[in-house]
Amino acid sequence: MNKRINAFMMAMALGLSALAPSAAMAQAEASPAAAPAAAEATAEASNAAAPAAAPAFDYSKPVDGIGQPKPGETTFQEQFSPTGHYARWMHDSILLPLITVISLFVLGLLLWVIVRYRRAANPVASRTSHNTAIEIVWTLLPVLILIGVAIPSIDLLAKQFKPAPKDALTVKVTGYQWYWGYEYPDNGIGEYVSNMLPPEKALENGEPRLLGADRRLVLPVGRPIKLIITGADVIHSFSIPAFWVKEDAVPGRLNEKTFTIEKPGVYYGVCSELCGARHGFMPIAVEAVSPEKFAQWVKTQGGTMPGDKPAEAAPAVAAAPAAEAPATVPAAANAAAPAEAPATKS
Ligand SMILES: [Cu+2]
Repeated sequence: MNKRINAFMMAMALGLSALAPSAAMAQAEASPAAAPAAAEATAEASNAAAPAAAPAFDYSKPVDGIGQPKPGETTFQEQFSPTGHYARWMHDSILLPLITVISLFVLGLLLWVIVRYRRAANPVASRTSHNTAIEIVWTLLPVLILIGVAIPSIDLLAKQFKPAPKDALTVKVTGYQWYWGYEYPDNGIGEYVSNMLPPEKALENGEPRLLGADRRLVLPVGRPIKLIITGADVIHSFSIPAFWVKEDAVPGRLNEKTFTIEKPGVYYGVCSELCGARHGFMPIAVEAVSPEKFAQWVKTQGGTMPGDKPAEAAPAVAAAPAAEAPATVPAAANAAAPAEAPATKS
């Protein structure tokens, strides 16, 4: 019974991914392994699926200039996470004005010295070698400026590395040469692979060239997201500028990044660590959706939301014949005590 449900879910997922325009490649990869299960289920599924026929998850269209670079842009991309707003505020309101004023001031001093103290205008040079007042000012002022920059800077650093809260959604991101893998351990969704769309296909979909991906990373809005980032071969870097996210994907290491997305939409990033020949062709496409839509997407992938786990688990326990395997022996216990396992079976 449970097996049938699983097979049915797989068949549904396959059917749905076939409908999604961008999933053709991923489906081609998935189908050989899934084929036997799907075939087994077709007989019952074809009848049952007709009335249920849930629509394929409708992926959004990107909006020009949101979650992607804009022509003529001079500062960071528009931000869609609280940390991103803070960082962009720090850049636009503190660092940029400060460096502009300092540069203009130094340029002004330089021009003044060049003009006022040139040999023709000032034939007898001053022999002054000390001026206590000026020396105090030019020591203290830079110190104060650096302290002024350090305060928001350390604050931003702390925000970027704040540990994820308990209710965060965990997604594992793996960088490969040259594509990304996404896995949702909280939702029982195994890793799927995201490849770049061929440029003409991306343009056809209304997506930016070299940024569109065949399968997006789907994330809920308004809920903290904890990415666990690693690399499978060489060092990559997972980066989504609109969320102020950039974290190295290092083989043998798990890096963590927490952020909250504020608005649904499509957001793009690229691998940001030189990782080989096709480094420039492993984009990151994020589909940010409402929590309800996220739950819906999880279902289309054959996953579960934490809330509906008990409902799924109950029939499984009931279906297990009591005489064959005691339902009270959890899988972990079997694994931990292999010596005992044969005894309970016979
Ligand atoms: Cu890379």
